[in-house]
Formats: sequence, structure tokens, C-alpha cells
Amino acid sequence: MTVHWHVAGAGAIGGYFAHQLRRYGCDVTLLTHRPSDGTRALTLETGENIETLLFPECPIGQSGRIDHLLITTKAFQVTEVFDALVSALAPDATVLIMVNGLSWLQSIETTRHPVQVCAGTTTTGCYRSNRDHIHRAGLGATQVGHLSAHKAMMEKPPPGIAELLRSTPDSYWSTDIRSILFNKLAINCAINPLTALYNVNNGGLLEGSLNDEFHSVIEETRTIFSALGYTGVATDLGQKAITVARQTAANTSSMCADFNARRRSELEDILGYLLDTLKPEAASEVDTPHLDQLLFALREKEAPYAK
Ligand code: KPL
Repeated sequence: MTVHWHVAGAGAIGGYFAHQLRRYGCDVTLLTHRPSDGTRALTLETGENIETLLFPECPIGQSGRIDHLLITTKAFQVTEVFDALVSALAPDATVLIMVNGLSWLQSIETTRHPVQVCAGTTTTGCYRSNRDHIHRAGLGATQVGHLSAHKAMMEKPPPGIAELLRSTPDSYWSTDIRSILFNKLAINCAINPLTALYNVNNGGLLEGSLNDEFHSVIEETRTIFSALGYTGVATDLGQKAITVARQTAANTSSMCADFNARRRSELEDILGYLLDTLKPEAASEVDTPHLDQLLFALREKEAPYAK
């Protein structure tokens, strides 16, 4: 039987996966909060190819039964989307959440639901030149794993995920997705807020006096992860954050782009989550003056358009 994925949040990344899945042979329906005439044409442009596909689109809440749900919204929309769709999910449905930031983790884990929840992250870089035109700027790796703590579930992909992994180049199943998500969170904490405050591309963090701030932010982020027991994340962060800043030097980080567009950013899902949710869980007291100041300054800057 054809695997049918529903995609909530068909922005750059959601649209990219929708394309991959359709080209692989899956059915794909886009879910939307906007008025829709029932279809949406999405163009995907890569270095080698440009293709437009027509997708069925339906309002969230009128989808009928969902067997496989990909959530690629902003992090602060995940819980709301999940709650709006949970009654439409088949009892053995698979949900895959691929967003920046982890503010949604606890609420999804504590909501009672029978479905299999996976999470993933990708380093493939996508952006949109208009609402329906996606550009794949760089091809990276995609990792997906089960959020369950049960070993048997962590070991093999639930229904639909194997097709998604096969549909997308450089995609892997991970038996320890949490470490990968925390690694990604740490990198986002080190790069995104500073770029948003100073309105610089990622490479700007490697230059002049900003580089000193970048190192202080990395150091404090490392200390929190170390106190939380994520030793691997803490040990690798310095090298990884610098490598990502170098490899994506010309990119505007997602948070910097949100600040520039004066729309709500994922500040609270990334740095707010680190300082307000994770840091208090640390086994020992951690002093983070640079991060505290950064969060304070960005909250002030975002206040006029955060809601
Ligand atoms: O994930 C990113 C983002 O912009 O959100 C990084 C890794 C910082 C790349 O720009």
C-alpha cells in the first residue's frame, strides 16, 4: 500500500521533504492554517534540477485520518499542531518532528497518545525565494530516531520512516537521536542568538571582537551541557560550533532572519529553553553571565513583535 504522509509546516524544509517523498512514490498532503483552494504547487530548485509538483492541501483539522505526520513548523507551533491533529492520528500512526529548538519536547512526551513519535534534524540548507519556491542551497545529512526510551523502539524505524529515509539523500536512522538533538541545540545556542543580536552572517562570529564573544558563549553553553551530564555534547561543542560557523559563513541564521523580518523567532525555544528549562536541571550551579545578558538583550529587541 502507498505510504501517505501529511506535512504540517510546508516551509523550506517541509516543502523539501514533501518533494522528496513524492518523487519517491509516497502520497503527500500539505496541511495549512491558511485559506486553500485544495492544491498547492511547490517548486524545488537544486543545483541540477528545477521541478514543480502539485500537492493536495487541506486545512489542519479537516484532514481525515493521518497515518504519517511530518511536523516542520516553527518550534513554538509544534505543541499546538500536535494537539490539533492528535484526534486525526491513526492508533499506530508515526509522527516525525523536525524543527529547531527543543521547547516542545516535554509537552509531547507527557501528552498521552498512542502514536510513535520520532524526531529528526537535517543539515541540508533550504530557503524560499517566495512562499512556493524552495531552493536547496547545500545538501547535508538527515538523521531521524525514535524519542521513546524503549530500546526495541529505538532500534528500528516505525512505519513510513524507512520510506522517508530512502527518499532523501544522506539520510540515516539513529538509535540515539536525543544526543543529536542536544548537539544541534547547543550549536544553535552558540550561533543563532549572537548573529541575531549583531545582525551578522554566521561567518561574522569568526571575526574581530565578536569572535571573543562567540568563544564566551560557547564556553558557557558547554558548561551547562557538562553539568547536565551531556559530556559528549560539551566536549565537541567548541570544535563543532566553529566548524558550522565556517561552513555556513555566508548564511543568515534562521534567528537572524526572523529578527530582520520582525517576526517571532525561536529565541525561547533555543536560548530561553537552555537557560530557563535545562540550566535549572543541572546537578551543579552554573554561572552564565554572557548567555544571561544575550537572552535579556534579545528579549528586549524582540518584545515589540514576539507575540
Ligand atoms: O541551524 C542553523 C540555523 O540557522 O538555524 C545554523 C546551524 C546556525 C545554520 O545557519
